[in-house]
Amino acid sequence: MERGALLVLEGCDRVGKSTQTKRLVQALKDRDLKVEARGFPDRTTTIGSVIDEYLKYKKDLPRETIHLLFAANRWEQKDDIIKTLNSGITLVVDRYAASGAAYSAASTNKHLVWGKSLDQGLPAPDLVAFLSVNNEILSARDGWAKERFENQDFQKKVAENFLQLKEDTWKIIEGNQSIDDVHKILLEESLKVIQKVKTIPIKKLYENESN
Ligand code: Z5A
Ligand code: MG
Repeated sequence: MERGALLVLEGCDRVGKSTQTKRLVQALKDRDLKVEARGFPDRTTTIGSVIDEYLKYKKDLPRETIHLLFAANRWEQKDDIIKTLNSGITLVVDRYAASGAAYSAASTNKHLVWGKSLDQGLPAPDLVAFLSVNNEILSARDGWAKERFENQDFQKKVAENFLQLKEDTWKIIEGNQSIDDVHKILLEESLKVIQKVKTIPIKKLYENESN
């Protein structure tokens, strides 16, 4: 049985991850590929509901605690992710472990190594499509400043952290293009990766790092 690919979209707030996740899932379906969407935080679980309250300023928690919950929210999906990939279904995931490290290291001023450690061993993405958009352009997009972390200085730190997390599986995409143009690049890259990893076992995240 050929496996599906773990395709992750990452980037700062408002870069267009959710928009592109939907477009990519639909385009892959249109090609008769088996595909499902996922996203983190997954606000539908018990842990996810606490994260949701935190992000909406309904609940205060120490920054280290919310980091643990974001990571736990990924671990609770681990078995399902592996099972789904092994059944031949590709997953398009809107934020994953890189968001965990980039945001928590920025909010706590701790090292990225600390931010990454709890995610070590999760299924590793086959592709991280990182959408990169200049902060001034982002702040003009809809829906800003409604949740925590949505301010420019913080986002600048997060963007720097993301770039330090870059690995060979990452593809940096200039997100300040039309939605269609971003989609075309993302689709082309995704189709290549889906083909390439079909017979390769799922890797573990950060498996060669000694945290
Ligand atoms: N977080 C964390 O700290 N630790 C973790 O481990 C994880 C997350 C997983 C909520 O995430 C917060 O959780 C987030 C990170 C933190 N911090 N904050 N704030 P979320 O993913 O639920 O956040 P969100 O509220 O969905 O926002 P977002 O994901 O950042 O937005 P987006 O998905 O990237 O953008 P979008 O909704 O697709 O598009 C935004 C707007 O821009 C919309 O009006 C679009 O029509 C428009 N748009 C999109 N693309 C374009 C282009 N190409 N041109 C022009 N306009 C565009
Ligand atoms: Mg989103």
